[in-house]
Amino acid sequence: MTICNTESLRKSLKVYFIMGSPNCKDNPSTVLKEAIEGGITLFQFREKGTEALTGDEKVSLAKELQQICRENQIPFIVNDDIQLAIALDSDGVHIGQEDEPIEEVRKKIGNDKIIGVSVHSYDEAITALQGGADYFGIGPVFPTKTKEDAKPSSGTKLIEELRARGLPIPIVGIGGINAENAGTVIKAGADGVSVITAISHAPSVIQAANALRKSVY
Ligand code: TZP
Ligand code: ICP
Ligand code: MG
Repeated sequence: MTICNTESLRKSLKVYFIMGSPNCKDNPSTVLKEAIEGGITLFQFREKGTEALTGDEKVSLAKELQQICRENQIPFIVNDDIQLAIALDSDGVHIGQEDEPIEEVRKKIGNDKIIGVSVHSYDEAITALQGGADYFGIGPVFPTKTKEDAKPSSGTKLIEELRARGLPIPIVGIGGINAENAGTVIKAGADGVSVITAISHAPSVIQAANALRKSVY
């Protein structure tokens, strides 16, 4: 499924679930199906960390999860791995500041795909915007244990600053977000929230996804 305009992307970003096999206590496909049942609106495959799958195993899990997304009309985004995103004809990629320049990524994946970029300052935001980013991931908003090399949490400051300066680009907050604090991220100007732990480690994945959904609508 292709998201063809900014307003539909904004809606899809509302409950943005991210995971890979290291984040899941249960089978990743089961976790994804339950998260979809609970009401997530977008999925990112992020196979990262010490226990992460590589090679054919990574590709095969990606395909399995993409198929589940397709069956449920949930867009499927790949983290970092542009080659994989292209090979699977995924709906887009999410890249960080350490990854390839956006212009190069755009040339490779084409104009009809989503490119999300992690930004940590106004200057990074402007560069990403000029490079053709479709949305920003901003965080960690709250402390997180999920990303080993995460920068210190800085709340919603940057989201507020970008909105105050008139940037209309879709934004999601990320880092330590759950159903209790998601509302403050939306109030700051984000279109949605991105979460790993709040859904993947929840005693009930369905209920956690549903609670998040209620907190952002
Ligand atoms: N980038 C900034 S924080 C983060 C990433 C990938 C991890 C978010 O995970 P969690 O478990 O929702 O805090
Ligand atoms: N934001 C989003 C949406 N995804 C990521 N993988 C990240 C920041 C680091
Ligand atoms: Mg990255």
